[in-house]
Amino acid sequence: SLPVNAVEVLSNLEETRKSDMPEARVLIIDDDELTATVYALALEKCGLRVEIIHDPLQAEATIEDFRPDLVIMDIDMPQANGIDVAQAIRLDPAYTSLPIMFLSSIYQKDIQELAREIGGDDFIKKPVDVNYLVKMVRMRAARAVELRQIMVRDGLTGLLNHVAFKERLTGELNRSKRTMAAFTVALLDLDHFKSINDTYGHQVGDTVIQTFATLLKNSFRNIDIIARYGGEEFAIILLDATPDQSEKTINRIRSAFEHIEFSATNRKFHVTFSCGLAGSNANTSEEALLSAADIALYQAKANGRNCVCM
Ligand code: GH3
Ligand code: MG
Ligand code: MG
Ligand code: MG
Repeated sequence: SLPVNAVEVLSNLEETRKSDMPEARVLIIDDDELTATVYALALEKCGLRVEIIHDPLQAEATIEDFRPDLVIMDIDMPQANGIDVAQAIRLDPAYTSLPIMFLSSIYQKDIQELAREIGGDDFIKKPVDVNYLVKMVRMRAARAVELRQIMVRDGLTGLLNHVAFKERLTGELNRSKRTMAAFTVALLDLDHFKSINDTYGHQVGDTVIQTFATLLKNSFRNIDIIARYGGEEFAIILLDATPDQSEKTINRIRSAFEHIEFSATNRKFHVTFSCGLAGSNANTSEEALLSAADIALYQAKANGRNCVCM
C-alpha cells in the first residue's frame, strides 16, 4: 500500500471547481481504498463526479450503470490485472473511445508500454502529484465529454441519435436483467408528414420536427432516454415504467401536440403522431423489443393514426 497522506494531499490542492466545465464522470478502479478515496475527494472538490470500485470484476457492470467519461485504472489488483480489465473494456465497441488512465506504482518500462499499447491513454506513476492528476483528468474528461456530445447528438434536434439510442437500449436491457427493473420502449412517428413537406416545404417540416423534439424534452423525466430514431421518427426509453403507465404519459403528450398550432404562408395547421409501445419484460432482446414496438406503431397507423398502441 502507498504512503498517501490524505490531509496533506488535499490541503495542497490548487484546483477548484470550474463552473464553465460540463460535469464529467470519472470511475476509479483501485483495490487500495485509501488511495482511491483520496483521489476521489480531490477530483470531487474540483467538480467531477466520481465513483469508486475496489473489485475490477465489477468494471463492466459499473461502466454500464455509471457511464463514466474517463476511467482511472490501477494495475496491480488481487482479483485481476488492470491491463486485462482495460483490454476487456476495449472489446466492447461502445467503449472504444472511453479514455483509460492507468495509475500505478509499476516502474518497469515494458509494462508501462504494454499498458499504453492495449489502449490506455495515459500512464501516471504513483504516488502522483494530486494537482497534476486533477489537471490531466480534467483535460481528458473535458475532451471526452465534447466528443461524446458530437458523437451521440442529432444535429437538428439535439436529441440522442440512432446509434446512441441503440447503445443505451443495450445498456438498459443488460441492467434490467441484473436489477429486474422493467422499462418501456416507445416508437413515435409523425402522421402524414410527407404531405406537410409537400404543402409547406421542407424547412417548415424541419421546424415541426424541432418543435416536437422540444415538446418531448419538456415532457419526459430526466432519467428517460429520448432519441431521434430516423427522419420524423422518435424512440424513447421510459425507465421503471410499464407499457400501461407509459401509455398514459404519451397520451398526454399526444393531446398536447395535436393542439399546437403551426403556421406557414398565412395558413394554420396541426400535426399529430402515432405511437407503438413494447415492454422489456415480454421482450428480452433488442430486436424483439424494437420489432414489438414497431408492430404496435404499425397498428396505431392502421387504426387511423393519432393514437397509442401496444
Ligand atoms: P405516416 O402517417 O404513414 O407516417 O405518413 P408519412 O407521410 O409521415 O410517412 P413516410 O414515412 O412515408 O414519410 C415520412 C416523410 O418524412 C418522408 C420524408 O420526406 C420526411 N422527412 C424525413 N426526414 C425529414 C427531415 O429531417 N426533415 C423534413 N422536413 N422532412 C423529413
Ligand atoms: Mg493495487
Ligand atoms: Mg410518418
Ligand atoms: Mg416514418
